[in-house]
Order: sequence, then C-alpha cells, then structure tokens
Amino acid sequence: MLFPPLADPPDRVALVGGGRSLTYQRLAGSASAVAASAAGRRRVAIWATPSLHTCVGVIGVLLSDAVAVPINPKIGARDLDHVVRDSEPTAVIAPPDADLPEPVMALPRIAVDLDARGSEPPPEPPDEAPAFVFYTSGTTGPPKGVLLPRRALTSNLGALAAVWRWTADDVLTHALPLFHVHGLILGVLGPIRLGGTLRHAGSFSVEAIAGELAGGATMLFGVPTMYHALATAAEQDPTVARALGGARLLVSGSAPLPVREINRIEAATGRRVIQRYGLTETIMNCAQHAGEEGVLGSVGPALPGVEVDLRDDAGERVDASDGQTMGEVWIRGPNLFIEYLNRPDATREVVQDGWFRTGDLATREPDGSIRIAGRRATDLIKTGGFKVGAGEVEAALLEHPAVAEAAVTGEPDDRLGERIVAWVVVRGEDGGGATRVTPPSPKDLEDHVASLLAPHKRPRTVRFVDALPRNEMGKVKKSALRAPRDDP
Ligand code: MLC
Ligand code: AMP
Repeated sequence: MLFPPLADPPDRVALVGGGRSLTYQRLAGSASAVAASAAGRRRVAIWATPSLHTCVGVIGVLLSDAVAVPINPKIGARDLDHVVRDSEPTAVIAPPDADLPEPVMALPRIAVDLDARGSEPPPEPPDEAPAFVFYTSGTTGPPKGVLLPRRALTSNLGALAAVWRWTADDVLTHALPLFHVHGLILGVLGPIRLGGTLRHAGSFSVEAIAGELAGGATMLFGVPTMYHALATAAEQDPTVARALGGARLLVSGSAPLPVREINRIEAATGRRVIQRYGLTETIMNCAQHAGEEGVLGSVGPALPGVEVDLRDDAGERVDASDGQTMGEVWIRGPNLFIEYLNRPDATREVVQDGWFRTGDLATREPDGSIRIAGRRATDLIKTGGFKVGAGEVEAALLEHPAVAEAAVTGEPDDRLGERIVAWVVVRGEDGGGATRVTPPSPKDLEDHVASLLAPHKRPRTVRFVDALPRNEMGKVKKSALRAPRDDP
C-alpha cells in the first residue's frame, strides 16, 4: 500500500505550501475526490507547479488506477509536444489559473478541490501496476518516458525511511521542482507515506529554506546547487547557520556534492550533509545513513533490498571494495523501472538479465559505501541537478535560422556543477542562400532553447566559432572544444 495514513488519517498536518496547509483528513478527502475523477483514465498529465495543488493532484491520481505524467510547467513547445504525443494523456490536472499551451489545453481537466470532504480513498491498485511516467534526457533525441511501478515507490521509500530513521514525527522541507523523482517521490510521497509533514518552500531561496528550518522542519532535501548557496549564506549569516545546524538531517542528491561544500557547511553549522544516489529509472540506490555518515564524499552503501554491482566494459564484476577499482554501476532490485515508454530498443540497451546499467562510474570503499567518480557519456550534462542531453540542445540550436552548426558541452561550474556551453557557427551573411540572416546574440540563442525545450536546458555560455573541429568521419571532436583561457 502506498499511502496507509490516508486510509486512517492521523490528526496531523500533511502538507504546507503557498500560505495554505492541509491536514491528513482534508488530504484524504481532496485526493479521494481527484481519484474518483481519474479512475478509468489510462494516463493523467499533471502540470506540476510547485504547489499543494500538484501534491494533491498526484496523490489523487496514485489512489486511482491511472498513471501520473508530471510535466514541467516551464516546458518548451518542442518538448511538450513530444511528451504529450508519447504519453498520450487523456486528462490534465492544472491549477485553475494556469495558462496552458495548446496540446494540454485541449485535454479534459480534472479539478483539484483542496476543501473537498467526504469521499473515502478507493482500494489501491496492485503493487506491480504502473504509477508514473517521468521524462528524462538521453545523449541524443528527445527525452524518454520512464515508466515506474508502484512497487518501486513502496520498496524505495521504505528503505529510505529505515536508513534515515524517518518517521511521522519528521517535518520535511524543500524547494525542489515537482516533476522529477527527487522532489515528487522522495519529497512529497516520502512524508505522506509515513504520516509526516511536508512544508514546500516554493521556489528556492536561502531565506525560505532557513525560515522553514528555524520554524521546526527537521529534514531538508536539496540538490548541490542549493547547498552551495546555503553554504555561502551560512558562512555569512549566523541565523542561517543556526537554522541549518538545528536540522536532524540535511540530504543532498541528484548530482555530486563536492567535499568542499560538505566541509564548508559542517564548519559553519556543525552538521554534516549526507548524500544519496539515484536515477529516474531506479529511484534511489545508495544512501548514507542517519547518524553514521561513513566515508566523506561517498553516497553510502546500497539501500536495503537493492543490489549494486561495479562492472567492467564486458559486463564482468570488478568489485574490489578497495576504494580504487572503478567500474560502471549496475543495479538490480525492486526499485527498477518497468521500461522506457514506446522505446523497447532503448530499454534493451540498458536492462540485461534484470540488471540496469546506470552509465555512472564508481568505486567501492572497504566499508561498502559507493563513491561516484564520473559518467560514461560525456554528452550527458548534469546542471543544477537536472540531466540534459547535448544532442537535444544541439538539435534545438540548429532549428534557429541563424545557426549553421552547433555543438554542446558541459563545463565545470562552481554553482551548477556543470554549465551547458554552446559552440555555434553562425550562417554566412546571406544565410548560404538568398535570405539574409541577422547574427544572433547569446541571449537570443538562450531564449530560443528555453522556449523550445525548457529554461534549465538553455546554454549559460555561447561561444561563436568559425568552424567546429571534426575528425575524418566529419564527427565533431568535442575534446578539442575547450574554454579560451580568459573565459570563466
Ligand atoms: C531564466 N528563466 C527563464 C530564462 N532564463 N525563463 C525563460 N526563458 C529564459 N531564457 C527563469 C527560470 O525558468 C526560473 O524561473 C528563473 O528564471 C531562474 O532560472 P535559472 O537561472 O535557470 O535558475 P537556477 O538558479 O539555475 O536554478 C537553480 C536551482 C535549479 C537549483 C533552483 O537548478 C533546480 O531547481 N534544480 C533542481 C533539479 C532537480 O530537482 N533534479 C532532480 C532530478 S531527479 P523560476 O520561476 O523557476 O524561478 C534525479 C535523480 C536523483 O536526478 O538522484 O535525484
Ligand atoms: P536523472 O537521470 O535526472 O535521474 O539523473 C540521474 C543521475 O544523477 C545519475 O545517473 C548520476 O549521474 C546523478 N546523481 C544522482 N545522485 C547523485 C549523487 N549523490 N552523486 C553523484 N551523482 C548523482
């Protein structure tokens, strides 16, 4: 069962956000009303604004037999078209005042009434039934829909609760987006499954997070970009340091948290941030435990019930637990996804004999904890905790009338971890033909990618070049694309 507290609501606040709060009693009523409208629909799109509306909409859909498809409300036209075509939702849940673009506006709306009362949650679907489709980027092509079963959610949230000693007494706060597994599964379903409380802080700001922690939140979930900002603030402002220091658990994930940031926060607050490691396809695989952080900079041991192998290029185990021998992380366990929607080819590429190949490279410490060392594909960029494929950004750039050639790379960035960099050859004055083209500015290209894909996929740096370096086959040699010395 995904939500035991909704069958017998405790007398406690479940959700707080946007100036409102909902008790478990109210949540059970409003989510059950959504479930009644969602029942019998195969997939329901969720216009996932960071709001209680989204939380209740998702919980309601999960109480029904429908599958939830969370969508970034800032998604661009091209990505949205793909997501709607690929997942074929038959209804949408969106805040009443949302300005919905064409392909979702045409769908029937399911209303969320935060004040609805009376209805009882229906019996939950079986554990193997699908629960979610989340979209995640690959190196090339449009994002793939990851179909997650309910079993992955229940087993994974159970494992995290055990290693973090996470209970109904915990009050979680975060400001994560609600269209990825981090913010939605860990950050919303996690506390609700336990009968605890989520205080969603809206869009991320140090003040909002520090305010929630000072006001009684016991746990914080964030991506390294957020901890970078919190570290700087905690060093300068004793109230921020005190707020962080008072938390029971500070957890980072979705991208590597540099040891430098862990040390800065520990020095300023007395708290050590712990890490957990996951992917959309597996939810979480490893986590440092509450109260026994283990090796600094590691992501902790495998979660209970999850098998983590390190393998070589031939798929042979190379596990040495020596902190040195590197292998690709392969995962097996109840946390695995079902398949990529409509992409049996892509599923076959990464799932073999029940094992999922993550593409991440890691070593194992003598105490069993895993240290993530890098990634196989240089064409996948993790920026601010969002995964972005170089290929999708290149394709979007090439759709700009003034772009003749484009290559995209990731460069280290203190704040974002990696920054998306676009290398662009502009069309000749006459556009190579009769039409004249105006040379674009970096901002034009940023806005162009933001509007086609999503703002987080926009290049943060654009470098105009006369030509791209290519090998004899005509393939771009990305290793030859390096920042000029005087560039940050
Ligand atoms: C900026 N904006 C634009 C724009 N430029 N809008 C339109 N066009 C443009 N050209 C808007 C943005 O939408 C945003 O609005 C605001 O301006 C600031 O945008 P930004 O500069 O992109 O924000 P930034 O500071 O870079 O964001 C940092 C961040 C964010 C940490 C808040 O990166 C973030 O939320 N990261 C979380 C990623 C995450 O949840 N990953 C989990 C994946 S699951 P607005 O309104 O939004 O402020 C996974 C598995 C696992 O990885 O292990 O967890
Ligand atoms: P996504 O496809 O957005 O779910 O991103 C999954 C990827 O995020 C993983 O394959 C890792 O590369 C990265 N990741 C998640 N958590 C961590 C972590 N704690 N440390 C390093 N990388 C991480």
